Amino acid sequence: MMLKEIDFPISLNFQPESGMIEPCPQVTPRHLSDLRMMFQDHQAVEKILEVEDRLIYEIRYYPFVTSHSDMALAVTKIFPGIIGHEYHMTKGHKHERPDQAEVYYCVKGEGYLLLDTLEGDFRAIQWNAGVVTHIPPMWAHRVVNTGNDVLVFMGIFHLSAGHDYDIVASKGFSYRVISVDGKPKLVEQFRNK
Ligand code: M6P
Ligand code: ZN
Repeated sequence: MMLKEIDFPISLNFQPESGMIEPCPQVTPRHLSDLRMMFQDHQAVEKILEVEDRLIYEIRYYPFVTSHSDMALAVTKIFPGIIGHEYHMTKGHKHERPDQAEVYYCVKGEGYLLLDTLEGDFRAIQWNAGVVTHIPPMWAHRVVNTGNDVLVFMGIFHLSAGHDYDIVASKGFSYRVISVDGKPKLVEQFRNK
């Protein structure tokens, strides 16, 4: 078999404390304006946006594309903070392809991994460093940072899985994680029909 350059093994250097990978061909910052539709308290969002477009999290990607495969590694670093009463979190997405799972690994910090079929089934997994979770196909996934420090997690998936954000924005997760007296609490939310 004739190997192309992309068909040879690759190793990265990953730093768990900072969430950096080296080499890192792509960094995607997500600011509050990117999550406008995701946080519940729209007034709180707009008030913060008048002052600054706060950086909520950043994603560092490495695509492992070969002639016959399309895996990717993404390291996400969620900064600590609250919007209204709701903790900083990822937008959350469902894979476009119905046969695509993902593995999430909590490297640092504390929070929740929210998993939702958006059709009635829901799980909230309490997350701290060392927890590895398999996300089966068709479960929307969102990570919430409830700690005072950054939350770093790694996701391993196929690039062809695709990210569906619209379904999450329109239906919403069944529960939100809010701060009550400084402690995280899961609250059920009414679904947009
Ligand atoms: C993980 C992976 C990425 C994803 C990122 C942030 O690292 O699932 O594919 O982009 O988390 O999540 P979101 O895309 O929901 O903002
Ligand atoms: Zn995913």
